Amino acid sequence: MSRKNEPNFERYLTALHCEEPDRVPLGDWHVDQLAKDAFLGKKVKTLQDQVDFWCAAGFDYVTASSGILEPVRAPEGMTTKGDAVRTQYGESRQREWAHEHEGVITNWEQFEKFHWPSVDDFDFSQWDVLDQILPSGMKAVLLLGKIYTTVWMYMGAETFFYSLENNQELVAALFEKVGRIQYETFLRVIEHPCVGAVLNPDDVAHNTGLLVNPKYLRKYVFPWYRKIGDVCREKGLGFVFHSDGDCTEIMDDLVACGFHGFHPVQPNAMDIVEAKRRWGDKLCLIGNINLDSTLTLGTPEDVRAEVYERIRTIGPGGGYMVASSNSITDYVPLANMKAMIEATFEFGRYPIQLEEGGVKGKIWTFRAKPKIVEEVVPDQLDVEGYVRVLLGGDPSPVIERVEKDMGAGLQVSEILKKALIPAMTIVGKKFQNGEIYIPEMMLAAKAMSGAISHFRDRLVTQSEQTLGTVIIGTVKGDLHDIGKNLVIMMLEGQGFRVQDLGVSVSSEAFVEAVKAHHPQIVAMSALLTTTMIEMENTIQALEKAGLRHEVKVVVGGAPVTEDFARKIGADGYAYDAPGAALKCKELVS
Ligand code: B12
Repeated sequence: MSRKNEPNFERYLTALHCEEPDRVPLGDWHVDQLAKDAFLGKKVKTLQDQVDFWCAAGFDYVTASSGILEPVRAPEGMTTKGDAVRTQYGESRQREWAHEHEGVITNWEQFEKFHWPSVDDFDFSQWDVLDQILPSGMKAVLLLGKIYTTVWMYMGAETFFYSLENNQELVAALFEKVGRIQYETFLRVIEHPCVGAVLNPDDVAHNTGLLVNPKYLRKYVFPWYRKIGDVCREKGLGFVFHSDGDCTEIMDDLVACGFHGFHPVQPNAMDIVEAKRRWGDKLCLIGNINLDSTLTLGTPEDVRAEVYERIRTIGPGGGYMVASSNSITDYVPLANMKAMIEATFEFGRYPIQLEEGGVKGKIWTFRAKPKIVEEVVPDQLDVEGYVRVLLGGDPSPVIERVEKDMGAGLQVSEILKKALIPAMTIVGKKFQNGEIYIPEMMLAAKAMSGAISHFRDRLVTQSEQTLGTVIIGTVKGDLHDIGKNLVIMMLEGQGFRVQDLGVSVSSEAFVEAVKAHHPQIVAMSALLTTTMIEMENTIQALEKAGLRHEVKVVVGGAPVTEDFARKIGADGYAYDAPGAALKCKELVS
């Protein structure tokens, strides 16, 4: 690139304070190693190389991490390695992260025995070096270890979700421990003059809303953010929050915690125009250049058009930085990364006066969330009563209720069909509407499956058939499975038998499973744009094995769309877990 960057951290701070600097700054926090290497044309190894990369790419800062980090620095026994994945840079990379079902701290004994690090155990020498080598005008942004994410990863996602409702003292102790370590780390790092801002990353949301009820974030997490925020404000440091997903419900809390900026405003989860209207004078919005589609699947011209459009609509008045909607991953083509940077320099100069449609390209806009389609018709049975006991998470009151209805002369199978399954559908609807969160939905599913197991013998003797068998897995190269596990729970709740093939499932493994289990449905989950292609590969492998006509194929996951499902020849798509269960029901009826 011929352009010469002159870093100016004041530019970054001015944008953070929702004012207009000389131009719109770049705001990414993480660029994968291979993308950095390709950009610089050499291996980025040393801290000096890092500084060279961030500077050459046009940033006013370099980022560096301290504190308890995830996932690669997770303690021994906590991480799992995935299959190698395809990257845009010719190399195959293995990723590593925490086990989803069970972590290393699930009870008090493990909590006490755990070798908790102290701040003195961390190596802060990189900050001494950065104090020396940063060019004038450039500062460092501290990526502080996570609080919410660290706690759930230590416990494992499912244990954490259940414990929020059932083992709150342990959860509170973990937040206290982790929060203190991160806070003390923060105090230690900001002693270094090179630090100009702090970015607090914690993924608390997914596409449809928060992962857990905000009351837990307010109780356990936000008090720590507020403590950090107070110090940042006092010392004139920038303070940025990162979370994927739809954070609408906590944007006011973020302002109250003292954050200046919010990153990455994921476009399929939040409408940035609406966010600018509501919080644009209090929070600088950073990101929104679409990693699901434009940056990964689009052309450089599409990227240019999207950057133009964001600067045109969100840039005026200040309070905007251009960045990807998560990070520059190793599946973003180099030409697209460069196009994003160049377009920011080309169109971002203040005052911004850009005409609508000034650059032509395919622009991806906010995708509204569909609402549940099936209306539940209340029966003579007290469906709402079943909803209440299901949400309690304990199978016993559900069983008692079923027994009471049996006393009135009803068969278990009838109660299942007319009360329990509709009640579970209502639970799904509450999740879709944001009335309940993942932990409540998991608890309801657990109570439901406990009750079904209790009556299994009677259901069988009444020749109650299951709706059929579904085999499900997260596709090869992808290890996201929280959503897949929720889909399983909803499928079981609706009466399907489910074979879970786990994560990073190859097309061959799907074919083998179809041969072994003769399912009615093959369901695939993908959360990464780069792994969506595996869904098509699996459909082709099923065709090749002569099995395609025997099964219906359903696909889903955050970046998957109905259009994509149609294109690859799937039979069905659903936006979320309740929708997945309804779609599968529709396909077997
Ligand atoms: C938690 C999370 C992680 C965790 C995963 C832990 C785990 N055990 O699953 C960790 C930290 C390990 C992680 C790692 C990464 N992640 Co991640 N992650 C997320 C996050 C924040 C939430 C995902 C989640 O659990 N959601 C909650 C569940 C309930 O929702 P869901 O998964 O979408 O599932 C629902 C629907 O999609 C649907 N559904 C799901 N499966 C199926 C299947 C069928 C058949 C059907 C019908 C429906 C369906 O129903 C579900 C329930 O309603 C998302 C952000 C987001 N907006 O989704 C990013 C996100 C998925 N991650 C992303 C990225 C980039 C990564 C990394 C590459 C980061 C990195 N640079 O290393 C790695 C890659 C790991 C890998 N190879 O798989 C990007 C993917 C972008 C893209 N399109 O390519 C996202 C979208 C973030 C973003 N801002 O862009 N991640």
